[in-house]
Amino acid sequence: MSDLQFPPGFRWGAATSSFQIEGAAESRGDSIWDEFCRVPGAIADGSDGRVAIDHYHRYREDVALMASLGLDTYRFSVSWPRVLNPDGSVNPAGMGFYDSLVDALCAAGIRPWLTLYHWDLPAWLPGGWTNRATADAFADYTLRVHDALGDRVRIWTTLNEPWCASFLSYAGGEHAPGHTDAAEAYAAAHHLLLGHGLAVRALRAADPDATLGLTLNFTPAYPADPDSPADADVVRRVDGTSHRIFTDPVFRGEYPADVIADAGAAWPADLVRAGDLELISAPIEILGVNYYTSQQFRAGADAAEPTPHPAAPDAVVVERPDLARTDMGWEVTPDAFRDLLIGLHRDYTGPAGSSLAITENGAAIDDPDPASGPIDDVERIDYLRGHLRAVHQAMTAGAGIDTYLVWSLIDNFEWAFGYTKRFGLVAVDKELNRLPKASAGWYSELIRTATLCLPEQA
Ligand code: IFM
Repeated sequence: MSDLQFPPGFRWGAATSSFQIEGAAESRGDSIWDEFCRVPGAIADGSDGRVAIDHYHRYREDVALMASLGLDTYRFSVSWPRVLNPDGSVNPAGMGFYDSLVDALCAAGIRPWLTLYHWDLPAWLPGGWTNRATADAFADYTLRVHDALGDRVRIWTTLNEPWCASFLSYAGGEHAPGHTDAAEAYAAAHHLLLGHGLAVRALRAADPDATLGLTLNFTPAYPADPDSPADADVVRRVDGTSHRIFTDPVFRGEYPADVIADAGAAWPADLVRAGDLELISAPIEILGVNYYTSQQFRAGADAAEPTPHPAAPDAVVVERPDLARTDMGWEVTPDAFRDLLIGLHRDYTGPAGSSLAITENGAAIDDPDPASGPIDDVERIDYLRGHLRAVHQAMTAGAGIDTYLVWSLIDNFEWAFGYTKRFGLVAVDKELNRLPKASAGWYSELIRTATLCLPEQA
């Protein structure tokens, strides 16, 4: 075995999100995901988030579990329709839940890392993210949450994965609200970024010392044929609406010209107004990186089905049969993670003086039923080991990375896949008992030693 040592002060933790774990739907308003779950066929197993894994009632047990694993940081999200009522007033019981959760985390010595938006938009906001007014509503909501929790929560992420909340949701139709309209997706992407900018402005004014960030999901795109100009152009367009449409406004204060040109008539007139880009590009301390896989594309015929890549309907995914896959079908590509992190530091966060944090990384594995005994999830451990090695390599190459948060603490509702995909270090049985897998023990030891042991051949 050889060892990789992470530096003192490197922070370790796990992430979850409200809709995926909380349940207790009867004590909150509907989100767009409650509505989407009611659409026949939208969720693979016909399930929903009404009970989920009942974290709302079992949070004390879950915090004790985190403490037993030695987590330094817990990244959770707040459910907007739990803490605010449709008239904009605070729901005291809903906000009280997070107040108690944060107290429990602090008492256990775990740093609370709060994400304001992880997709459970209140169902009552007209037009959702296609409506510019939702960005203003998000800033109001942000301040209400900060008023209640800002004395103890010192690190805030505005949005989780705005690509999913815009392109996958409004163009690809795979996530709530399940629309398939490219113009809606571009509008949603801009209004999400505007909401981020307004929230940052509000938080800065209220709390100048808070640490603020945004989390993006990255799926690096590669050409199937490196010598093919057509493949290269497909990759440029996929990359444009997956990544650069978010990173460039945030870190450079502008939308990439090629992204706007490729959008053509789908880019809504009057979408970007005076002052928007100044708000969106206000400095942040952290870019959160969610990474699971990379993809290879070739240019083909235009897809007949709705696509989350509206500027690249001709993008055809080319599978790489030599690569291992997770239970999502996602190829295991840690080297692409290393290269991504080095590139983000070089092109965006380094020049801006921001840090990178890994806010999600993990693997869905087809674990056995917990009823059949302890789960020895060696594939998940292998995945995590390979990706942590990539993080270490990127740090050695100079990328400023200070945190790694595994997705996820515990098996949960995997959106359109329902409960059929399991990302957790901890399993949940039919009675909702929490059952740590082998990966939980492995991760706990890693946190304790800050040392990643690699088999000689790795
Ligand atoms: O479960 C999701 C999470 O909500 C957002 N990032 C990706 C995860 C796995 O698909």
